[in-house]
Amino acid sequence: MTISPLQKARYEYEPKLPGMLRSGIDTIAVKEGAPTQSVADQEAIKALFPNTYGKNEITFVQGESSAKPEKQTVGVILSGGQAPGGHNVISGLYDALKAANPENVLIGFKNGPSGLIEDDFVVFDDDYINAYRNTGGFDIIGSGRTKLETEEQFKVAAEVAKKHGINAIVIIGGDDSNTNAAVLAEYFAANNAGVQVIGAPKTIDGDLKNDDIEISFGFDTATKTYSELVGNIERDANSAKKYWHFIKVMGRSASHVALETALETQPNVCLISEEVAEKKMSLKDLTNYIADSVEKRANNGDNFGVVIIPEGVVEFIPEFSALIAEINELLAGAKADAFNELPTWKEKVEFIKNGLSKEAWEVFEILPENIQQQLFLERDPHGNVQVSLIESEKLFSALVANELKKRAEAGTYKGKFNPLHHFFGYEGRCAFPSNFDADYCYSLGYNAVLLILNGYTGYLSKISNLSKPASEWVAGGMPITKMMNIERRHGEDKPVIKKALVELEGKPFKFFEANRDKWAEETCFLYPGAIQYYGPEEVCDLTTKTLKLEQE
Ligand code: FBP
Repeated sequence: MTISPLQKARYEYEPKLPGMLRSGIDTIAVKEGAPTQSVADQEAIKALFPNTYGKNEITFVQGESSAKPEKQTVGVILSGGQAPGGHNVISGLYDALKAANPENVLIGFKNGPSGLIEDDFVVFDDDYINAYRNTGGFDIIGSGRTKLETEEQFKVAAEVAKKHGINAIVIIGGDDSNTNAAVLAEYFAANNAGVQVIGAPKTIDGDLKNDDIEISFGFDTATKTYSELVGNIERDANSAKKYWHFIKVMGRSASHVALETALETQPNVCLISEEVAEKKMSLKDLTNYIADSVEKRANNGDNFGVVIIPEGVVEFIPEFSALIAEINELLAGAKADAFNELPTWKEKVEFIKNGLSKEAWEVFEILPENIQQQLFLERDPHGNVQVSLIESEKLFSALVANELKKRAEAGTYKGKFNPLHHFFGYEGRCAFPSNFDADYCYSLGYNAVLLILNGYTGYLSKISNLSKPASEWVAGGMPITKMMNIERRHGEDKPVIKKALVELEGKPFKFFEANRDKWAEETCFLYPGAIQYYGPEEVCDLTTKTLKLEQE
């Protein structure tokens, strides 16, 4: 296989472990902390997790090890969307298992949770692991979005585990996957299956975080990748001085990715979905907000700029989410067939007009036709509009263009407006992990083995103090039930890990808020450049501005 010079060089990179994990597995002891409670709905969560609820938080310290001496056979699964660093979680797991006992075995289940159910696996060895160290992607075993949630699946998982002699499963995933890890841990404990379950916090979206999880892995590398690209576009905009760039960035629901990218690059405008919802901002409000920046800059002779739009924003605009809800209702079940059979878009529009409320129709009517059509395109398996397929970058630039036309006719705007559109998402999910993600992920994997060797189950591998150098990081574990509450999902009350949205009172948003008016009018662009893997620590090992501000 031909590999790039960087890939070859990255194979040699030695990820940094927290100082306390560096002196050998047999010198690490457990320090038990306080018993835990779920963040809300304590009684209900306790009743659902009688065997795994309320356990102590723990940290690892230097001391006499009480790790199990028996041979370990561990299974690992990658779950959900790719995030840079997944390969290092697996190499950390492998190295720690082999350091504890060369006879230990690591089995990778292929293509996500379905690999466990279908018993589709690979047994790792040195050559296999070495080909993936410090590389991006999840292609080492593949990933998938199958959910492990039914009792039937759990039974099969127990059988597969028994067949291989597996005593622990590590699930590398986001909030949903780790919720399911907790449910699986409870099932195994209740049925004395002899299988522990440990989670590792993954997602570029950055919405799996709380008092215990400072950052999900992949967020650092993905936002650095987007920030490099946005910075390059800013510099191009500032050179040519003729385009307004509308850039949509990934992040299904929360706007952490958009906010971090804005903190890194200081664009003219960045929308934050959580603020849009909190202030009940309408499409018109948002259009005016962007158009004001365009107009002010035009008055300064600057007919160029950069706007960042979070992928999920349309769902947070109250009038737009009401429209989507009505459309979902309008096309529910067999009604979709009647709609699809109409031969022309004109007839379809008539059908829509008759089916929507007056308010929803007024919102629909002002949308550009391509966006109107996207609302009726692909539906997800539940029959809902897939909001991530809506080209919101084009939606906003079209609405701003209309608004500027009106302002030009009224004589208040005299500039030129040439928009260009971009979507940055998939290109950030499999980049070579930054040194931070390479170190963090390797540590998460290594630490997961310590949790296994010390007999824990239903825990998330936890590495904290992350804005400090790795030597000062703290390793330990937190019961997953501590992060759970009860939420209504698909008409049922379910125990789930609480999703972390951008906090409008948090320091990252406050910093952005304090500076954005200046950025909107002046050219304050920041050019972070490409991720640096080699060179001075203050450049190469830097983590995100979000984390830095949160921990100041
Ligand atoms: P996870 O939550 O599984 O980590 O995935 C996040 C994400 O990358 C979102 O940012 C994005 O909306 C979605 O996955 C895209 O999903 P898909 O890969 O199925 O197109």
